This record gives sequence, structure tokens and C-alpha cells, in this order.
Amino acid sequence: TVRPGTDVYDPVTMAAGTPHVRAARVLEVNWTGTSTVPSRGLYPHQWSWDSAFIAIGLRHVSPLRAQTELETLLDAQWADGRVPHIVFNPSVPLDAYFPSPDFWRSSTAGRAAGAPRTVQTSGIVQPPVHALAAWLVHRADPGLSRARGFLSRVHPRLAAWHRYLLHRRDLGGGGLASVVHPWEQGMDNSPAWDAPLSRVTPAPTRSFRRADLDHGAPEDRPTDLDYGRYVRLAADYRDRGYADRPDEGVARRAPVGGGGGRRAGEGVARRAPVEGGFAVEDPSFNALLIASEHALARIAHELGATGTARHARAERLTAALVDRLWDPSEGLFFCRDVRGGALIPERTVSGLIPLLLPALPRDIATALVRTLHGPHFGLGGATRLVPSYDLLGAAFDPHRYWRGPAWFNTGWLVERGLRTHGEQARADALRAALLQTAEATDFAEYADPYTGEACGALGFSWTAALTLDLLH
Ligand code: 9YW
Repeated sequence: TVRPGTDVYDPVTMAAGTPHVRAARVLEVNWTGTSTVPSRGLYPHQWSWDSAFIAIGLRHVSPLRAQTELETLLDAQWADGRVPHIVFNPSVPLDAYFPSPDFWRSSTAGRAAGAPRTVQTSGIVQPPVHALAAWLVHRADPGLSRARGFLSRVHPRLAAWHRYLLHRRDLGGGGLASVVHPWEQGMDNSPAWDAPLSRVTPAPTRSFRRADLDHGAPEDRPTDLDYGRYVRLAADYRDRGYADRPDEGVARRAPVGGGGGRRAGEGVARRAPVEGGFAVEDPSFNALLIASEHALARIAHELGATGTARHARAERLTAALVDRLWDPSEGLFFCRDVRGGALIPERTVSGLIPLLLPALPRDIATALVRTLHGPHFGLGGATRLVPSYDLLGAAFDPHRYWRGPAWFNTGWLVERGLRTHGEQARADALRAALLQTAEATDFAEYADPYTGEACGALGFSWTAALTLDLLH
């Protein structure tokens, strides 16, 4: 809990139960000493894109903690440049979260890719929000940042991270990064994954134990069939040494394994061909990479370089995003299934997030704003929050995780996008709805997009952090 009079929080604002104080208290409770857990019960380790959003909010209450949050994550970076999606806390019992470190086996299975030896991590990634976060954290207290050499220490790591995504992960050959697992994109059970996932043979349900169901209502969470496929994809990736290309990997036979110390999944071992599995170019993942490329250019400039080449690259990537993922007839960006070759015809919030990019052509930004306020997302009409999925889509469910509920991180990104493109009144309305819902739900993980009813965990870190950011 918050300790009055410490140097971290201002005792004057703490005295009252203002939204600011309540949000800061969530981050205080979820702070471990070196980073912040997304939620005490459900997610007891450090998550990659959560930490970036958390740092963006934390900078308003403690720029030092915000810097530390990002530094802790980047300390777990692999030698090939990847930033793992989870950094495990060794003091948390193995059965508290699945898949646990004994599933990922990063220090052995990830050896060829350069996984760290001293810390256990997952082997997949999450959206690259980190350079954007690092730049915003620096700006919150440039004096502290310079005194600690914050940017000069994180810059080479962020550059290696982007290099990994832009080279090793350009699986479609068109310049964009691909995700190789739904967890990488961050919207785990989005209906956009249904078609590419249908090609994946699920691991048997009895081969793993879902710790998430100890904390969340089954009807708010992904199904067992989804989980079987997530487990299969992750185990196959691990068993080829986390190699992204045919010429990298280590072929190994091993059980699917993990999950609270059980030898789970015995008997389902197989070697997956690198060209099989799941590979998707996602609009949100790539838009965040582009926004972070612009931020990295600013960081380079602050450190004495010009940053021009990186800005130019971000603009080329924006053109590639439009070229490969924009559908003018729908007024929305879509995911591309790299294995099947086609766009995936599901309307998700991911397709709206490129609005974040200032260099987006004017007509595309206008069309996105129209789609956001049209019947499929309903903003300002049927809903005050941005649903994660098409209100009219066959798979829509207002409570099931990324198949309809409104999330605060994506709402925050869309709010920024509206402001970037001069839509101040619409941005103000969305900001007010996000703040009101975050406070009324005790900073819930996600909410029913129609009623604002809380879903998932409460006291969720990125909800609290982005509330703090919207309040400033
Ligand atoms: C899981 C931690 C993570 C987020 C993801 C979200 C969820 C993990 O929680 O995934 O076990 O389902 O989908 O975006 O980073 O908050």
C-alpha cells in the first residue's frame, strides 16, 4: 500500500481519494521493487507491453520507477534482440501462472537465440511500445534521465529490438514484422486469429493446467480449444530453438511440457516445420513499431545523432502498412495471413490503431475516424468505449476477452490517434468515457463496451497507468 510521506508520491494528492491517488495506489500495490505486475493474482510476473504502458503512467508519479520498469525488462533481452513477452519472477510458485518457466525453458531451448542465463523468460514477444514509452519517460524528467544516462543505456537495446523485428520477423517479405503466436500481438483470442489458428492441431487439454481459470470467470476468458492451440504453437516454436527462419533453428524432440511442474503433454511431441504454424502481419503491432521508430529517431537525436534515417524508415514502413494491410472499401486496416497470403476479413480494434501515426495519408485517417464512429465500432452512438471487435461480427461477445470488450490500452491509443489527427472533441469524449469507466470499475482489466461493466481482473496496472496519463 501507499506509504504517506515517501518521496515517490505527493502526500497532498494522496490525502484525498482522487482518481489520481487511487490509480497511483494500484501501481504502488503492483510494484515488486524492480517492475510492476499487470495484476497481483492473474499475472504475477513482468509482461512486456504492459510494462511500456505502465511506464507511460508511472512517469507522472515516479520518473525513477518508470525508467527502472523499462530497464528491468530490457535487462532480459535476448542476444538476437528479442524482448521476451514475460520476465518471470523467481519467487513466484511455478503453478501460479501457465505457461511457466519450465514450459518455455528459455535458458536451454533459447540458447542458440541468446536467451539470458540468469533470468527465466518466455520466448515469444509482444508489441514494441517500448521506444515510445522510453521517450515519454525521458520527457517527464529530462534532468533525472540525463543524470542516470537513461537514454544512452536503453538506446542500443531498443535499436537491437527493432532490428530483430524488422529483419528476423519480416516473414512476408514486404517489410512488415509478423507475429508467430496470438499472444505476441497481445489480443490473445481475437476473432482475427480464428482462421489461421484453425490449421493448428491443439495440444490435448489434459496436457496442461490453466492457472488463469483460478482467477478469471471461464466465460470472460479464451476457451480450452484456444488454449490447446496456443500451447501447441508455443511448444513447436520452443522445440525449434525459437528460430524464426529455416536456416536458424535447432530441431529437437521434447514433450510439450510445463505447467506447474507437471510433465505435461507427454506423447504429443513433434517437430514443426518452420514454414508451418502461424504467421500474421498485424496492423496494431506494426503501427506501434512505426510509432516507436519515430520515438527512437527522437531518442537518437537527443543523443547527438540526426535521427533522419530512422524517421525516413518509419515513413517507408507506414507506406508498407498501407500497401499491405489497408482496405479502402472497408475503411479499415486488416491482418494479413502470411501463410495463406490473404487479408483476414475480421474487423478488430487492431485495424483502427494506425490512426496513431501522424504521417498517415489524410484520406485514410478520415476513413478510420468514420469507421470508428460507424455501426461496426459504434463510438459516440451505441458505445462510449472502443470495442475490441466488430459489434456486428458473428463472433462478437461483449464479455469474452478480446472478442468484444473494451480495453483501456487500445482506448488510450485510439484517443491519441484522434488527437493526432485534429479530432479534439471526439478525443475529449473518449477520454471522459475511459476515465469514468476506469474509476467506476476499480481499474478493471477490460469492460463491457455497452454498459461499462467490469470484466477480468480489478486493480489492473495498465488501466491505472493510462488513467494517470489521461489525467495529465
Ligand atoms: C494471458 C498481461 C497480458 C497482456 C495481454 C493479455 C493477457 C496473457 O494478459 O495475456 O495469459 O492471457 O491478452 O495483452 O499483455 O496483462
